[in-house]
Amino acid sequence: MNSSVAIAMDTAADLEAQLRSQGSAYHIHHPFNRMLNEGRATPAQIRGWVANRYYYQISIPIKDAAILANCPDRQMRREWIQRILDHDGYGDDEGGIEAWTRLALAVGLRRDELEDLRHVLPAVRFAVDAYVNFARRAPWQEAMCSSLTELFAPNIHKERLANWPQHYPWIDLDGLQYFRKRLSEARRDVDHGLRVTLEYFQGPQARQRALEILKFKLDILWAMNDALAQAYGVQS
Ligand code: AHQ
Repeated sequence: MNSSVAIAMDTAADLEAQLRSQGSAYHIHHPFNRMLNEGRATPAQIRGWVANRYYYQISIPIKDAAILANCPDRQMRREWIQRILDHDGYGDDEGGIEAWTRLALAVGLRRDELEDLRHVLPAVRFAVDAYVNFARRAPWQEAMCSSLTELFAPNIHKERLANWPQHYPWIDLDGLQYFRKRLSEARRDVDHGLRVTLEYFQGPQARQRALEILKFKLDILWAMNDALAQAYGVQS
């Protein structure tokens, strides 16, 4: 990763402001996501999106376990491990991957065609694997920083919850439970990820590195939508 323009960041507050200013590159603005959330997607495009995002969802706990494996700080691990439980489930909580599966069933996918990943596009697989491999190799603080695209996630979940019921009445509302669940989880995750990032990245060069890591992850989400647009089309 390299950045074209170095931005002077003398304090942690400068870094936080710069991180939050990257929202214009978040995939909520991608034409494929605009089509989804403005009600212009066909059932086939929605099924393609759900089936491909499933690969991202099942990769998140692997990514988070890679971070834990690299992290010697017990207190940090105690907080970070919650993300794996959120996705894989714990006790009676079926977890986010099962909630995503309920979304898949609600949009007309079968469990077997979801779980055998037959619909996952090469470029989606490459983008998601790039994220997991980054988390395996990078210092655990850098990998935690890369999760900060979730600074912008509550809005995208709120937009789906607000718009999909009216745009896509054929999707059972139970299928949208995943987005409700992420609203509070994303906020909690961002608090922790931001705390680690602002503490670890000290000095102008290090702060620039944090910004580049966020841009790398923003590109991953954007590239996934590029692949979906190319494969399923984007009608205006
Ligand atoms: O459902 C999402 C999720 O569980 C996560 C984990 C987090 C990470 O560790 O990188 N990022 C993330 C995201 C989820 N949903 C995406 C969406 O658009 O529904 C947003 C994505 C993110 O902003 O990184």
